[in-house]
Amino acid sequence: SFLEYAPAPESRAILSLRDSYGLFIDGAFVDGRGTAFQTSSPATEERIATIAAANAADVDDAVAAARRAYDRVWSRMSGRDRGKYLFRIARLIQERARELAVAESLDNGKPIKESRDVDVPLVAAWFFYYAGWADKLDYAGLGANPRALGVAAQVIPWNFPLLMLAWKIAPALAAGNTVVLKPAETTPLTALIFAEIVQQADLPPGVVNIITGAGDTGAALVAHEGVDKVAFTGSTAVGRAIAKQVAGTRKKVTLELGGKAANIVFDDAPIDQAIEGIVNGIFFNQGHVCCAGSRLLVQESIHDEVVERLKSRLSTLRLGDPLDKNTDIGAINSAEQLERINELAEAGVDEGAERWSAPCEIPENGFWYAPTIFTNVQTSHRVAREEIFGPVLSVLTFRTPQEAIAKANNTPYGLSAGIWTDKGSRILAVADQLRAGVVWANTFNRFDPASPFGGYKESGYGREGGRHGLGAYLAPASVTPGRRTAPA
Ligand code: TXE
Repeated sequence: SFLEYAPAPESRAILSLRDSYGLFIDGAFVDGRGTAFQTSSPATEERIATIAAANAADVDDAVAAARRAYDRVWSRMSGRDRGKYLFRIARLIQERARELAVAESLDNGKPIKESRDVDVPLVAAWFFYYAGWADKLDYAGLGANPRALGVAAQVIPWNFPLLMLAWKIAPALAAGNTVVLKPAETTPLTALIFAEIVQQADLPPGVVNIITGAGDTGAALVAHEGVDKVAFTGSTAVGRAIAKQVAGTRKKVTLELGGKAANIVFDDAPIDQAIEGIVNGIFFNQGHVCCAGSRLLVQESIHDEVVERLKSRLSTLRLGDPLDKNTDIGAINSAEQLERINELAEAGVDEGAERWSAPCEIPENGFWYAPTIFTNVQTSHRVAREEIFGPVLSVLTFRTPQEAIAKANNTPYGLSAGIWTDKGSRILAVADQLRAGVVWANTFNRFDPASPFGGYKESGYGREGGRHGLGAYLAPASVTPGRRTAPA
């Protein structure tokens, strides 16, 4: 019967991976002079490939290549031609979508249905969207004669490796900048396949450079004096260090950091939809999401019902092989991240919150964490205050909308928030008072390249996406010609 239908899992056999990858500098793969490392599958701990690490001299080469490409080619090219390259990249991503999805799930541990249906389609959408902007920069209301900033240094995390690459590279190139991008050390694979796509698209050498390595490579890149713009997504601690480092230099900077989003559920919410939204809000991508709805604020009168329904819904989620098309919850990306989650969850128990975990069978190898809910959570508990970045939901209650707003804003972060209610007027009133850069109403984790994304407070500054995301890679230059005095 169709209930027994189980599609064959995806397999890494469809990938034509190299055994080792170099750095992608000036249009070619070259050896790295740092200490090479392995990337492996967090679901099985099996090695995938050997990855080069860039040392300071390699960072020099990459920045120099980006500078040459900027001066000689990219800054002189018409927006229309830049757009053609971006459209070509977008189409190649679509052509290689299945391969990219499998590689992403293999290297990151996320379920294939997420990389296939969410990540990779959004990656293509981001390139299509910004391709369309490339020829519309003049007279588009962005200020007189917007100019590119120059060479952008971009450092990205491991939770959405390819999507974060797209968020960084697409607007930078559309605006006329060249880039040196460093993916996270646990998830370099899709950025390197992207480098092959850049070659396939015949992008002029040096416009996109991908250098791999750990935090020291990122630090050397950010500190490089040839860099005009720094764009970072990652932890608040590193974001803070970067902000200090670039202060006093000419570099422009945008930071997209952590979050502790409130998902606020009122007693008049469309409850079936809300349950799905809460589950998607925190358990999508194992909760490795900066805008995850990690704090559920539920109106007291429906608390018990919501918690019961969440438990029964979570009991149906399937945890396991990321390449299996039926998997809902994949692997935790690394042993370090699993340790962070464990540490915070233990603190939750020690501080008196009540832990419930879905009854899943945990595979023997790899890094896993069962979907978990904490109830009886106080606002002072660490699980209510700190970013866990894992499949762990903390449930708090409120009585009045004002209390919900106060609790939602009671965090050093300010990236996102969710509101569930039947009342349109309440959505507007509450959204207006939330200190969050992104507010979803009766939905959660919805992304669109046209929509600006970014946070208040310690979630960072600057916006990615939409016209604002483009503006982060441009500086307007106001040119005012004087009237020529006619000869007497
Ligand atoms: O982040 P790091 P980690 C949060 C989440 C997670 C915690 C730690 O709470 O548990 O951060 O994750 C590079 N200069 N987020 O340790 O270290 C690094 O190589 C320049 C939220 O993985 O910030 C990687 O490429 N670069 C977040 C990238 O920074 C440096 C996503 C991110 O790593 C550097 C990830 C340095 N000094 C984690 N040190 C989100 N906002 O989505 C490291 N890097």
